Amino acid sequence: MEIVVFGAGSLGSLVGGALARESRHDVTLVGRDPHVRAVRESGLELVGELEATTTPSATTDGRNLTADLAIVTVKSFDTAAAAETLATGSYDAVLSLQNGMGNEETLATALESPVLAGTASYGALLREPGVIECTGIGDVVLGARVGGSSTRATRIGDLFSAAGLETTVADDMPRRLWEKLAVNAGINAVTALTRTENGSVLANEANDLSRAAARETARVARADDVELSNPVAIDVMESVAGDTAANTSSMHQDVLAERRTEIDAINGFVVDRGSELGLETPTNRLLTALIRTWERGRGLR
Ligand code: KPL
Repeated sequence: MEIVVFGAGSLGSLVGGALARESRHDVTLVGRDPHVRAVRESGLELVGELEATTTPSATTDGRNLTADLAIVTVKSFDTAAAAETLATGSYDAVLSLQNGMGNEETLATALESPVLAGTASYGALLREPGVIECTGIGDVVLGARVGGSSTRATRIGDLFSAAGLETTVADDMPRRLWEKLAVNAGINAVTALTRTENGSVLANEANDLSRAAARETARVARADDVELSNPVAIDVMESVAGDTAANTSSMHQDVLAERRTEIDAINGFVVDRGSELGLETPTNRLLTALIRTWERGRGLR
């Protein structure tokens, strides 16, 4: 199958590399130099759990490509730009594997191809250009973006599983997206602000903060007619933090690299949706304010 991965950072390269192993699929990574140049010159090395050396194609120009499947792993604030680039090409299906809410709608509005929703909780780290470490086995959940069954999602799920990625095809994606939002709301900002790895949110004051952020997310989800209980949101968040305990969360990686973060689509989204539904979300509000203050101080917003 021909597959294009839009946003070949750590997670996108991990997924693309897994799909390219043993030349199973013809994968093209769309990303930035120097990573893309290194992949083109020496191949992509996966270290850790999904160890392999693969040779996907790699480019910085994602325009006018054609493939069976496009997997979108760009940061949430780059989704609209990625959609414009994707619209210049042709894809039988597009799968979003991004953090935050609203990405699938942005893609579906701009594209004629069917858009599937997905989440990925693998820990991934770009060790050096061309080398990605899998720092935690999580899972991929994907399905129709409005829920219900989808034969297309089943086919894509099968090929992810065959590539060694733990994958579930779900018929309740709207709920799964809120569940993943609770995971990211609980882990990402707390680990970025405290410069700690994901496992730190399982103990001490960090645990209180992370549980409160996940609990508030579940309350907003329920007000939005999505059945997500507080204990389930907290359990899922803590179980991902345990499975990826040694991983540097994507927001922590962004802060270390002095890059803009996905705070608006994660804790910021919980605050905004909560306000629209008449709910206060003080922990998410505080985490959002702190990360935005850091971003402003660095001229990133
Ligand atoms: O999605 C993630 C992220 O870092 O953005 C988790 C699941 C927390 C893995 O680190």
